[in-house]
Amino acid sequence: MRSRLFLLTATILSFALAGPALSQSATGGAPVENRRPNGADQKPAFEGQTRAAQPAAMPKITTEIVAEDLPHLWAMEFLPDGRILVTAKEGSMHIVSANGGEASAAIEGVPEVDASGQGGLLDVALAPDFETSGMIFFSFSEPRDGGNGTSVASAKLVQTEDGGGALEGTKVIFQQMPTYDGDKHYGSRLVFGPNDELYVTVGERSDRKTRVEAQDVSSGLGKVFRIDREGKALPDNPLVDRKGARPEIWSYGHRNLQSAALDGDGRLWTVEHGPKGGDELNRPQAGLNYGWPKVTYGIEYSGGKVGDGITALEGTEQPVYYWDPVIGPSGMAFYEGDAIPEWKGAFLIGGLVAQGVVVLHMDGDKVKFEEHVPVETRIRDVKVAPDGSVYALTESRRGGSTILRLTKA
Ligand SMILES: [Ca+2]
Ligand SMILES: [Ca+2]
Repeated sequence: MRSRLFLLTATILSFALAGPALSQSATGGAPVENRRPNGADQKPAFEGQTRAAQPAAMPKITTEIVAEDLPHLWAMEFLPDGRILVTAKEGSMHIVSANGGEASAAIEGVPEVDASGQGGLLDVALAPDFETSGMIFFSFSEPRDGGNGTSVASAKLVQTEDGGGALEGTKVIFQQMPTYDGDKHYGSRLVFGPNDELYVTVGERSDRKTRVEAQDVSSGLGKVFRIDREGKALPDNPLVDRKGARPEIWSYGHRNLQSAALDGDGRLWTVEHGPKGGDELNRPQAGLNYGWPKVTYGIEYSGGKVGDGITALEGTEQPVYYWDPVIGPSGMAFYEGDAIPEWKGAFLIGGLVAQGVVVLHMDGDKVKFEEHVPVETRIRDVKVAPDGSVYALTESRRGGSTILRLTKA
């Protein structure tokens, strides 16, 4: 009801503002979020860091089901032929037609995963030269001696006659260390940068004794990594010359990064799960500290403050934007299509908690407007199709997934 009211208000506003003298950027409607923040006495560090206005003009979005009754999926990527490669949490990978139909048989060659808790087969990324190389990269919670950890593997995806595929030469190229015996905060997203560098985002394994390692550059917990296709640190990574530091680190002080995408300039952006009321958008830069768990918005799930309860500290970066209450970020995409012109240049972020797609309209490196497209179910990944429509992967609490297609009505 709340969002419908806002939609109505926004529609009226957009009529009122129509005309050459006022652009859409001139003003906007009330913020989507109007509930009391968990960090009730916390203040944003700058104007527009949270609860941005809704845009004056928002497209009316139609949602249709592309495929349903799928296994519990975690990630999807469009293949050059228009079909969709998907990962399923329990450890299988499939190919789904973008026009509907069933998932292919499980793709052979996926390593064993530890699917308990938040673990499983997680993200997948196509190599930039996939059309010629067939190479894919995927992340998963790897069962190991003494526990588990997020690992990245590469393989060649070959087509099989039954319309599915198989992996050849599967090889683990990177392991987040240390191994830990838990079932939470694995991250992870895989994003190729413009120069073939692979960004790998991970979590800090959630527990109080592990999360402090997000601040420790000798640990692999709570980091963004930047590696080559063999899993090696890039020679121009920021900490390669620092004694004791892991050379694969790009940035640190992160909690649980499950959302990452490049913008139109090829720069990495991430959204991480914060504590109760601390989800944040960042543009991770080389060697910088994003604060967790010393500095954060929001509070512990138990209700107490996190650490000293501070939201700013010299030597740590402020988030570009934060949400309190949280959206529960999953996959994200940068919209450069023409089919929904209002969204050009916006980030589309899946909301597990927000149960919809969160659209962040940017003005340079700041958030200008925040818009939500409710779909009334948890969203696990968001991708832009070749035709500019938006695909969203849902997950139900019972464990199945649906692929939705969002178009402008
Ligand atoms: Ca992906
Ligand atoms: Ca932070």
